Amino acid sequence: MAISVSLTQIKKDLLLKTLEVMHLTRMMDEKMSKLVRQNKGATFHLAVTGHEMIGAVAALHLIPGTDWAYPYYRDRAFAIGLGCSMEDLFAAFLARDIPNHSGGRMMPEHFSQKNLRIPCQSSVVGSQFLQAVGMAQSIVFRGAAEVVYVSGGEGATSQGDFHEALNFSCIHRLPVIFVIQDNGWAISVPVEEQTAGGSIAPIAKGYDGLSVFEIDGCNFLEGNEACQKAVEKARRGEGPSIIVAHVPRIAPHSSSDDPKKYQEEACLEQGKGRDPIVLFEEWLTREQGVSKEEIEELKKHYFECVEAAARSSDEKPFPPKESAETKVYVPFHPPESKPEAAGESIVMMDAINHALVEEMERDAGVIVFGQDVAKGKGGVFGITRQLTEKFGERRCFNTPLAESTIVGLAIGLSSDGFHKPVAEIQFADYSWTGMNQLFNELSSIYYRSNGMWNCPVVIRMPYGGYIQGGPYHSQSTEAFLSHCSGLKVVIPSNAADAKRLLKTAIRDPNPVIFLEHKALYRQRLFAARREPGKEEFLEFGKANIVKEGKDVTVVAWGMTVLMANEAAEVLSKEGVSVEVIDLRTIVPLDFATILTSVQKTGKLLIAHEAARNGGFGAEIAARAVDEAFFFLDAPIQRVTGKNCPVPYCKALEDEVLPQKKDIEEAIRKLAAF
Ligand SMILES: Cc1ncc(C[n+]2csc(CCOP(=O)(O)OP(=O)(O)O)c2C)c(N)n1
Ligand SMILES: [Mg+2]
Repeated sequence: MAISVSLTQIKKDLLLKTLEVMHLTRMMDEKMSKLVRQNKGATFHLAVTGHEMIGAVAALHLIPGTDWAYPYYRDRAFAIGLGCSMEDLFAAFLARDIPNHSGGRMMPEHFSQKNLRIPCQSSVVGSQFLQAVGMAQSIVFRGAAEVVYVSGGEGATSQGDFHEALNFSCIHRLPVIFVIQDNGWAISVPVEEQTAGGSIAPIAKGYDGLSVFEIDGCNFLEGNEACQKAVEKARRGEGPSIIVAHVPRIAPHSSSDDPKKYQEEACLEQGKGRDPIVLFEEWLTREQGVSKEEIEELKKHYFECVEAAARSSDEKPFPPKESAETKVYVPFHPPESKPEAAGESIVMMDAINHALVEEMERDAGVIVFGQDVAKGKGGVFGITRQLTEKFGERRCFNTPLAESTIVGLAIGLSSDGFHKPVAEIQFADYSWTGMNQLFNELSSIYYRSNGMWNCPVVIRMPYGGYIQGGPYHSQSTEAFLSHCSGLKVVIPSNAADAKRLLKTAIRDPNPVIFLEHKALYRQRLFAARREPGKEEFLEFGKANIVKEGKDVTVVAWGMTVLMANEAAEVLSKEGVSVEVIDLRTIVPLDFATILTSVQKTGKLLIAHEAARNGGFGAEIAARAVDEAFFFLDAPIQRVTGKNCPVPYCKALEDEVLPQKKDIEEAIRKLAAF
């Protein structure tokens, strides 16, 4: 879109405000580069130098506290322009204990401030885009006139998430303003090696409905006009825009970088020739009637403000070391469970569907989305059938075939507290393409923001084998998930538990991964149960003793609960009394129930379907050695999947996945020990 550089009526206070933000940002950089050498808590500095104009101008077009912002690490000018205090920014730089910007948990320039609607930012280049889009979707659902700003460097546009974000925001005409600050370098990689054609702007033009502005990010008029048009378009509900602002990077990538290793001297000189502050001041004096003396006076004042902010931030304490492991999970207790007369017998897939229906009826914020989940199909396993018909297209909708989109959207949608996303990943085997959003983002937002932001998200994933699904429809991923603090991991083994656990998950303010075993969806003999009532919940971290016994303890979850239960029946005929424990949730883990059982039986078998190496059984075994060593009368045994992908052919699959007879044999061995 062409920018007309004719001078419109620009108010002098806007010009001076822009000048102020640019200078404060530059002076902060100068101060920070000194502080980083003074051993005051800061070890790392990312200079904004060269980027000040576009960030400042963009911020001044937003309504602080109403609009939402996802600024990247080189966008301190935006943060200051929106209203972040310099004292806080210096304190964050020095890793001090303040409420905003993570309170020393994140490296500098990772913005997070609730009253300014800046959700917690991570270090992962590019993952902010989909979260911003999720927030924009929430705004549309709420019918609000808010807009979302998200920025990144040109390097970040090489990430798939960036393109997924453009795609989704265009499909749904969402109120997002993408600002790409293209400084020509991603650390040492020049844009010619980064982006086909050397600029993302012509590529972005391929997205239907996206307004594309390619501007000189050092030119006030171009930046001002592009921001104004993009914000107005978004506010009118007409959809997204992208502003590609070409800026110089006048400093090294960071204080750890030495551009002499990869840049010619001429390149740095060329950058300095495009310094946005110098150019802006020249323009202000030449064409806007601002005198040089006036600017000099203002600069003295700015300098004093920066020095004062740096001084007072240095008086703030460091976070106490006792706080290091706090705020990993939001404290939560489920509502009181009120058991009712048991209903009809139902299978697990119906129980999950009923839990969704009941929670969607109760809370208009509960929304369901994923691949194929909406009208007609209702998911490849039919779990979400009829939800669109019952609750409308806003409450149950399809996403593109992109798992990162699903998780990123869930983060954005849940961040304003209005929505409770219950997203479906079609198969756990395909969660990996969304894993960055899950592991690096969703799981740690509460911790990283020092308890300021949380994402109440449930992600349902069908998982597991025994259905001839081959290597990509059979995976059991619970051990990976359990390794990621901040997530809760739930694995029901029967219909009644599934319903009550899912209802608890939906009430939980933390991210919950809900693993549903495909082979149990329709299983009748063991997994079908009488339906619990609407007000029945199961607390996480409370294992179920499926069968009491005194000779051997078997710990299981998901499909192996059924197998262990059958094995216990067989063994009871041989005179061996087996206690079967269904963990129900592996995070949190009810180790107390395992311990009590092992104290009684002295013999522990752990049965799981996932591969043996690094499986969750290893964790339980290690803890049992630690905490129950003197009660153990035999070596701990594990029956697990082989260290091998799960093959398709039934004869091969049977070899790789643990079978009931394997559990029987292991129990016999233990009993005889
Ligand atoms: C996904 C990911 N990969 C690698 C990094 C390490 N890294 C941090 S900044 C950066 C370069 C980013 O360049 P660009 O997006 O152009 O922004 P700029 O720093 O130039 O403003 C890299 C590779 C990261 N943070 N995230
Ligand atoms: Mg760059």
